[in-house]
Amino acid sequence: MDPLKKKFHQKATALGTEIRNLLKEKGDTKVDEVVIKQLYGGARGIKMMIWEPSQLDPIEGIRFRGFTIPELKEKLPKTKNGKEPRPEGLFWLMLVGEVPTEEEVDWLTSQWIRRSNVPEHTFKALDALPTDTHPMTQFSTAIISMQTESVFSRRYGEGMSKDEYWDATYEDTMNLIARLPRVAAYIYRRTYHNGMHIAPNTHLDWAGNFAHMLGIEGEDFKSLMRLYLTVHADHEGGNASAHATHLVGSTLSDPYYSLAGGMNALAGPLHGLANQEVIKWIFKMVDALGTRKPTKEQVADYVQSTLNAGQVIPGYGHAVLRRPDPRFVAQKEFAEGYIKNDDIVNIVWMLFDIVPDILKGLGKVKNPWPNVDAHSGALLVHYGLTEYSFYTVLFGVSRALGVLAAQCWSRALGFPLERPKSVTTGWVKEYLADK
Ligand code: HAX
Repeated sequence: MDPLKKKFHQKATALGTEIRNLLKEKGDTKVDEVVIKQLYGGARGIKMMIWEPSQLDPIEGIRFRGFTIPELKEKLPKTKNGKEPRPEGLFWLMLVGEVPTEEEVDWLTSQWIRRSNVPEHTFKALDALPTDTHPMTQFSTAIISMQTESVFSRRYGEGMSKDEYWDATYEDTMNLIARLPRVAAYIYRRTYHNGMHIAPNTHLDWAGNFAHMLGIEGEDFKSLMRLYLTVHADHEGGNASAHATHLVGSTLSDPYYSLAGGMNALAGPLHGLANQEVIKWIFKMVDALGTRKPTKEQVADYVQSTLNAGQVIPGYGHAVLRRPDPRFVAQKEFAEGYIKNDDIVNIVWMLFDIVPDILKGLGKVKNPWPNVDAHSGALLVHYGLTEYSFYTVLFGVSRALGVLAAQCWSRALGFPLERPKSVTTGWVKEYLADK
């Protein structure tokens, strides 16, 4: 058994025993209560699932196994001479709750290289789609086409015992994550570069090789990819892509089906697609104003006109966060360290100065601050990745790390089919009348 799998099995067995005892002794303890506005309001804030890899605090932001993003930047192994954390290290941390050593991360990189062979029929399935198909549709198609390789589905069909679900899920998780950069780069190159594909470089780390296959050379872009694929990896379990993955997986659909479900949720403009919407909106503003160096007044007027048109300001607001998103801050710090005087980056910073006060003035926006998607596009544009309809695929490659680590835990801990209760408005009225 490989060292990560062995470690995961030990941890999961120990936690499984702890949870069984906890449920026996405290299973009926109340942890939440639900009010009617939550029934109509997207179930905001209702505690209803266990998610081991990360937890989100409205003020502090995300913590991965207890570590904030600045702590991750300090503690996770980096490449030689590199300053950004390697996402392999974050996956290790999310899966087993321990900060890995450099050797452990090197081992994981080599595992993912070994497992990265994408089946030929996946490329054929992608090639059958028109090249103007949205990259997220292509990404979801590619993931579901690889389901033919699922170890979980094959072993389930052969009569696998419940005790082995975790093992088969781990195998699918490792294979799937290993293949995603190749698949995503293939989509990028077929969509925007006439199908001129770039062979993987097996001497590079997972994120560095992804940057290389996209065709954007230079150490700084590789560094950006390491940071990008780290900060987007997980945001506890209730967000739409994570929850969708979790829900699909709870039916014992394998990780391929589950991740495709999660990616279909990520493709929505209120969630992951916001990263393309932000830069699309900024480009539209630059076009409308006829300058890449607008004044504060011009930007404020443009923000106002977007709101007057009944649209949201993309990249601002959050269902849980109530402060500037630490993932935004991490990307801003990257720009401050690596990029000197870029017009689009400057606009993003100007928006950070202007938008919160305007949103506060509406009196209804609970969080007027920027989220993760407000900054990422400007960084990508700076390095030449200007095709913004691809951006959500980058998010998806990263998000796979968290949601699949969580799926390993769900199967190891034997979590059941997810089935919350719904009611009708008629039921609500009757309930209120009875009260
Ligand atoms: N611009 C304008 N209005 C906004 C707004 C924004 N950025 N954010 C919230 N509001 C509005 C809501 O539309 C809502 O209006 P109505 O009552 O008229 O429907 C009101 O403020 C209250 O909303 P809320 O409670 O503050 O926010 P929600 O929890 O309902 O929604 C969203 C959270 C992220 C969906 C929301 O802030 C939004 O639409 N933001 C813009 C899109 C975006 O950036 N999405 C990415 C979020 C992060 C993420 O998941 N990334 O993947």
